[in-house]
Amino acid sequence: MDDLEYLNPTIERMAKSELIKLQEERLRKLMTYLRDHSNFYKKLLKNEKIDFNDIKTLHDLKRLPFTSKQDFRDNYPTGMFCVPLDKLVRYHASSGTTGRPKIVGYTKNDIHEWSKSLARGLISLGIGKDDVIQNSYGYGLFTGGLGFHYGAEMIDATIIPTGAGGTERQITLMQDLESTVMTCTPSYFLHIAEIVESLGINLRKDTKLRAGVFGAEPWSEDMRQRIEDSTGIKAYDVYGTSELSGPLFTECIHQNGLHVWADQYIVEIINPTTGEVLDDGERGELVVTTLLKEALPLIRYRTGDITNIISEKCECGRTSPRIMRIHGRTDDMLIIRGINVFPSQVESVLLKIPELSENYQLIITRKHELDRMAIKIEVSKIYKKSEFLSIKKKIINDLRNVLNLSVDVELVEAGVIPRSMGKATRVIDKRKI
Ligand code: DLL
Repeated sequence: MDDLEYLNPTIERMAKSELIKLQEERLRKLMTYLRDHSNFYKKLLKNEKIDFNDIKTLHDLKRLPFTSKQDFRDNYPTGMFCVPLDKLVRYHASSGTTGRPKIVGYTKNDIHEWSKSLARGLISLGIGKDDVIQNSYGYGLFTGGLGFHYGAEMIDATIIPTGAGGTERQITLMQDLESTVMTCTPSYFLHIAEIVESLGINLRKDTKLRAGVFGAEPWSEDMRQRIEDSTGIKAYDVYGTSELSGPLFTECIHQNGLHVWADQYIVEIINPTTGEVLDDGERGELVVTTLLKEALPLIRYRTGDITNIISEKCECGRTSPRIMRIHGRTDDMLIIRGINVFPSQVESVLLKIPELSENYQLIITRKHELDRMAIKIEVSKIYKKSEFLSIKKKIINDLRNVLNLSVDVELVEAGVIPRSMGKATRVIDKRKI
C-alpha cells in the first residue's frame, strides 16, 4: 500500500513499541489535563486515594476507576465537561431509551479528531474523493449523520446528506446522483434494498453502489453475508458510541476487525462482573480511555459492549489494535430459563436458514414464573403449509442444538415486522414492561 491509502501513514503504521510510547506520553498529559480541568475526575480520584501524577504507564491505567453510563446521568447535563461551555462548538445526545439522555459536547479540536477517525476509516475502505457517499444515518442529536458528514468531507468525497427516511427519494437520489457508498444502519439498508427490489430496480445493474458502512446496531456475520450476496455491495462494519464522540472505528477492506486509532484511544477488555482486565483475544466488555478529547475526556469508560481485541498487525499494514464484531451488550444478554442468550446468536442461527428473511423480532414473556422466547420472523416467499411446518421445525431444532433453548416460532409474511430507519427493535422483552 502506498501513502495515499492512509490519512496519517506515520501514525497508522507506527511500530507497536513507538505507539505504546506515544500512548503513555498522551496518558500523562491527559492526567495533567484532568487534574487541572476536571472537577468530576478530581473528586473521583480523591475518593479512590489516587494521585494523577502516579499514572504514568499503560500498566498504571489498571489502578484508575471506571467511568460508567450512570456517571453521565448523575452529572447531567454538563457536569463532566472540562471546558467552559463557550468553548463548545456542538452538542449531541445519546438515544437512551430510559431516563435522561447522555449529553456530549465537543470543542473545535474534538470535532477535528473525531472527523480524523472516520476519515482514516473511510480511506482504509478504499473510499476517497471520487466517491459519492449517501449518508442515511440520522442527522440531529444522533451522532451518525454529522459524524460521517465531517469524516467524508475531510477526504474530499462528495456527500449527499439525505439523513434517514424518505426511502423512495433515497433510491431516486442514489440513481440520479450515482451514489457509490451508503452509510446507514444495516437494518435500514435492508429496507432500502427491499424497496429497490419492489420498484423493479436492480441494485447491481441500475446503480453505482459498491459499498456500505453499516453500524450503530448489532448485526451478525451472517447478516453481512446476506447483504453482500443479495445486493453485490461490500458491507463494512463501523462502531462507536455517543459518549466517545459517535461513530469511530471501521473495518478496513480485509473485513477482519475494526481498527482502533491507538493514538486517540486506549482500549481494554474487562470481565464485566469482576472488572479484571482480560488478555488479548479474550471476550469481555470493551473499556475505552480517550487520549485527546478536550470537552469530555473519559477514563476507562465502560461501553457495555462485548468484544475482544486482536493486536497483531493487519494485512492492510496498520498496526493499531482491532476490536472484533460486537457480540452483544452486557445489558442485552437475555436470560431465558437460566440460559444466557445474546440476540446476535439467535440471528446467526436464523439467517443460516435460506427460507427466512432478515426481518425478525424476539419476544420474551413470563408466564407462571416461566420465561418463554417467541421468534416472529418473515419468510422470504410464500410456502405451502407442509413447507411452513418443516421450516418451523428446523428453526426449533437448530436453536435447540446451538443454544440448548426451546422457543416458540411464528412465521409471518413479508412486511409484517415494522421496518426501521435507524436502530431496529429486535427484542421486545415483555418481562420488563
Ligand atoms: O450508535 C454511534 C454510531 C453511529 C456508531 C453510526 C456507528 C455508526 P449510540 O447511539 O450512543 O451511538 O449507540 C452506541 O450502539 O454502545 C453499541 O451497543 C451499539 N453499536 C454501535 N455500533 C455498533 C456495531 C452510535 N457496529 C451503541 N455493532 C454501542 C454492534 C453497535 N453494536
